[in-house]
Amino acid sequence: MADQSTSADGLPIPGAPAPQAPSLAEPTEPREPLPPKPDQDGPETVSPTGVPTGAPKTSNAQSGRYLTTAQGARLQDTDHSLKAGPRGPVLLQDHHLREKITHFDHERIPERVVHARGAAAHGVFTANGAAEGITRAGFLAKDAQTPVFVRFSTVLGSRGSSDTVRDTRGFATKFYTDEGTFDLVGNNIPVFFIQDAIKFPDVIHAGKPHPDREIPQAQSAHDTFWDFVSLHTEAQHHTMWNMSDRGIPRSYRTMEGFGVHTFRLVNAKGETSLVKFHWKPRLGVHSLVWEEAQIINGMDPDFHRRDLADAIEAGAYPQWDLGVQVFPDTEEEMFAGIDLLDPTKIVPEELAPVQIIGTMTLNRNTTNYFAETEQVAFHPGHLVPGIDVTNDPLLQGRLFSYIDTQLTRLGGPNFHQIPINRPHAPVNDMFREGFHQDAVHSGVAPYQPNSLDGGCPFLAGADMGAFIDVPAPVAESRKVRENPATFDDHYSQPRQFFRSLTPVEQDHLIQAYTFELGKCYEENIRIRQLQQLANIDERLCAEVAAGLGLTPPAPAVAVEDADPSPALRQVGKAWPVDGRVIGILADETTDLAALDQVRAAIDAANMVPLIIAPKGGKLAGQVTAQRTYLTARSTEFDAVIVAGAGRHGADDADSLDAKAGNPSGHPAIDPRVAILLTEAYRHSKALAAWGPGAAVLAASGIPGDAPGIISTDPAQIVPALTELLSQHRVWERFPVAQTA
Ligand code: HDD
Repeated sequence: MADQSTSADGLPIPGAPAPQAPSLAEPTEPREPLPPKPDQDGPETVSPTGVPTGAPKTSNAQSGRYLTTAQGARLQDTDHSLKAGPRGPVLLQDHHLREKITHFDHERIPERVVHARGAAAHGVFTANGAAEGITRAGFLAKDAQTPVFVRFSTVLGSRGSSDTVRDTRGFATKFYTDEGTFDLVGNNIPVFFIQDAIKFPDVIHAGKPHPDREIPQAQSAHDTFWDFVSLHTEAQHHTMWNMSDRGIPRSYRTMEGFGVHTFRLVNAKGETSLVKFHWKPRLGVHSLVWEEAQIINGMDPDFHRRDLADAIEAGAYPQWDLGVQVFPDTEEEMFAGIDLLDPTKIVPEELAPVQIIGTMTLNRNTTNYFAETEQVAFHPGHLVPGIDVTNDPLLQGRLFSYIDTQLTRLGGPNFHQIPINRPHAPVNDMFREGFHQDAVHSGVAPYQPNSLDGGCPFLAGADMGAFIDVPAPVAESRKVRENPATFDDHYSQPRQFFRSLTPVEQDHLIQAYTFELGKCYEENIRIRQLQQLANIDERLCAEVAAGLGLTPPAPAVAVEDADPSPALRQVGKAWPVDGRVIGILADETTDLAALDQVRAAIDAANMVPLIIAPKGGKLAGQVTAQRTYLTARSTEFDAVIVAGAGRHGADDADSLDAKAGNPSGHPAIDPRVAILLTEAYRHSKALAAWGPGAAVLAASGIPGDAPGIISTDPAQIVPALTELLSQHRVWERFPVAQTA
């Protein structure tokens, strides 16, 4: 316990009392300062001569006992401006007023031009050593443990937009390795819209809101986006993934991640191989359905952010395995006829299996959103010895863009000194001065070589862990602005993607295209995109055209057929159910002993039970209502159990029956219960009932013999639900034939 007679900043506290027990009233005495959290204290910056600077690493912001000015003077009042008398004018001399308001006026920094909305967490990466033969990166050696920080994001929306929009998701990981920081700045989609970075401003301008009215926010369902896509055949593959269920993930925890580009690994002997990075979520790949995603945008725009933070807080740490597809590093940089430098192409896992090289566990939430999630700066050029880039023209442009954007966003060239961006390897640079310089570099000779600082810092050789650029051959050629011919096929992989999906996934994709194109005003754009779809798959085109009321065009090009890749499907596998949320509708009629049993079984299965009651407070004075008919919506739950009578309350049951006229012969139920259940049913979620619950399902129009409806005694409910939830949804309930 720290000395209570001094504050965190070492000043005496006259008569400081012992800390008080928490109370609802506003505290009147200062409490013991909280110890700094690890993320409030970044690693030390080392001066050019290797000497720790000794400067305090971070301020005590909001951890000491007394409020101070930015200069550390204690304040007696922060609620009243200094005035010439209680009714008089405010005085210019009030430094605290001006400092407080000025700082507030400048609190916002520019949001990211893309990926503005994000959520992040800390964790650890543990390597299994499988990559030791192909890379000398120390953090991939067997059992090496490396701290990581991961930021997930949407691409198009502003910082305050909704989480569950249809969009690509960013999946950026910072590995704080002993040999320097490695950033794997990927997405949840393994291909990109464009093949050359020079087109990035074009695709983003097209996807962002229209520049005249600045609408729509965080949507691709508008004319400029589809104008661009329909004019760019290379964008068809990425767009196909966006229109699939991958565009609306259930959770960040259930997303795959991809490094997209091909990277070059180099081992201790200097041998190289080409790889593609994959993140495989331990919980499986799961998505929302479109109506559900739209409802969530209104009910809980922070759905993904909340889900990630809640899971980590509850100790249900999300995990991903990191894997690589490995290809021989040949002069052609091709594999199975696929150009490895083309970022619009995948290599199907059936042709090159993903080999697992380690596991990442996210186990700590952020302490301060701005300091960490907002200020973190990723860069695909942050590499470590053993990992190098290839000539993929998209990646090459990215190597310029990320440092450039941070100059504006984070206000200067020293953003690497912000705590979240500080490497955990010792930094010994000569990057002096500049805005917000935090390091106190010493020495007199910030140049290389020098004699005045004893030659320090010295350069390292490969044997001392230096990053050595792989001397990859560069073909003799002409300066040109063109792509290789092997980048030309833009249709065979989108076709392969569509044909690899199960019928229900194909149907969702068809609906998504029909929705998005249906939102375009310009018919020419719809027609042009239909032509693209016809080139990809005639049935896809015909079904979208039917939905739009247009005539499907004939294919304009001959496209090669590739074998379907079952690895691209989300449906058809069984996954752990950890963290699934089960809503339980309960009321005064519920058998509370059975309810206890069911809740305990859900807990034991690592899922989350939430009681939904007619109103707040406690049921029968015992069971806390965690949601009410007013605050609950089906979208929060993966499955719903009905354990009550579904009425607003015992008192008004008769009046509800009377109002409804009871035409169906079923008891009248609260309309919000009916909405909750019919939505869950429509979104193909598992439903269960016992006691009065079966009649509530029937009164909501839900057939008791439909797939995924469990009506049994309470002890059997959770095992049956677990079985259904391992498939994510009751797929048979979607109105689509189950075989192609
Ligand atoms: Fe990018 C941010 C992923 C192409 C330029 N990008 C950004 C983020 C992710 C990606 C996940 C958010 C990082 C964070 O959470 O802070 N970007 C990708 C992927 C791409 C890609 C997987 C293709 C394979 N990006 C790309 C190109 C360019 C950029 C071609 C420019 C030529 N990206 C940026 C940027 C951003 C960015 C403007 C905005 C904020 C930032 O960098 O730090 O520089």
